[in-house]
Amino acid sequence: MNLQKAINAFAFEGTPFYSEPFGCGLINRTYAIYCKFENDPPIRYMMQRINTHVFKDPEGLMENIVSVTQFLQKQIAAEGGDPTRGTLNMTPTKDGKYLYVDEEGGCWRAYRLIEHAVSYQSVENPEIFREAARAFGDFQKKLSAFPAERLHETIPQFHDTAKRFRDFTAAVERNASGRLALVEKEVAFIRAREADCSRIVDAIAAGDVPLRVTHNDTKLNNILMDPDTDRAVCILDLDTIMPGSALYDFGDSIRFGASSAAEDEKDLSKVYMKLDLFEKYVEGFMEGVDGRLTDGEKKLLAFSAKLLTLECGMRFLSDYLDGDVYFHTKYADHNLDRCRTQLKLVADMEAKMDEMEAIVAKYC
Ligand code: GN1
Ligand code: MG
Repeated sequence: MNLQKAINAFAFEGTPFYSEPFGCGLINRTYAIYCKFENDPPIRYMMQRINTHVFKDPEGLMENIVSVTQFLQKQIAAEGGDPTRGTLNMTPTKDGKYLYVDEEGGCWRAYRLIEHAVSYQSVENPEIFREAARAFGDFQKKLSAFPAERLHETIPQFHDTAKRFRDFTAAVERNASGRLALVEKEVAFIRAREADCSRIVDAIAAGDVPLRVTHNDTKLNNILMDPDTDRAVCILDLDTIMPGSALYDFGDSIRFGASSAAEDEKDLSKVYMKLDLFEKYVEGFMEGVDGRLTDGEKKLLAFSAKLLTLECGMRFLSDYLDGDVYFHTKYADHNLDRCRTQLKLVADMEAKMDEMEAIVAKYC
């Protein structure tokens, strides 16, 4: 079996003796690998099969991750932190590479699992959300000295929402799954917001918003926290680190973490944006980026939450129309349920935009 062959390819410490599926990402497949020793307790690694339908240049992607994590390790050590916990430590293969390609072209990577740390699917305690915000802001601050020209663009125009809108329009026209008649309301909702889609990319093109090295997938479950101290330990899922905007990282965090419900909640009456969590995130993010946001960015901060949520809703609906070829789904209408929560959040943010702007003004 390919998993077993992949396990054999990596230079783990100890002897691998057990593996199990792990995590809940929508893109890659993740496994925990247990390794034993004669006298010491076992240790665990994470092994992931990279989704090469989504990431077309796995070599470039791994080069990004290795160079970014090595850069972060040095910074964390210089600040007196623990570089084996503060960022990922990739495990090489037995022939000294960081990517193993199996006989079917499957691409695998591994890293040491960070123990005694948890990730959350929803905000149980507002202070944890504030801490996540600080950590994502700090991550961006740490990478501000990273040579951006060394990064491969793992998914070109990842958060170019104007392009996402064009892709969405094409998916509507293709109607590959034949589901279009079921989603006319959702399609109309998105079409009515076409003008919003170019606001951030236009601001970048005009020089009002700077390009930075950003994470681009700042879901709450992409951060590990210490369950005893509630402090952030490590930021995960570095596949989409690319030149981007601070607004993408801010907006995507609000989309996921400030929601009252899960991304795939079916009962839309349970779905809204929590203003108290929005405020916690603004507060923590401003602390983390440490004065680095420009006026142009501050001006679009509240709007970015709405736009990144609309973008994600648009992507879920496009995939639904395409027949579920991008995101992993667990049942037939999973992408549609996800799309609906996002659009409900967009509507709720529009209703609350004045209050969101006032909160941003308070902390900026
Ligand atoms: C995907 O891999 P995961 O689950 O962290 C997606 C994000 C979406 C997110 C929605 C590479 O993230 O862009 O916001 O699902 N990642 C990619 O939950 O497309
Ligand atoms: Mg993830």
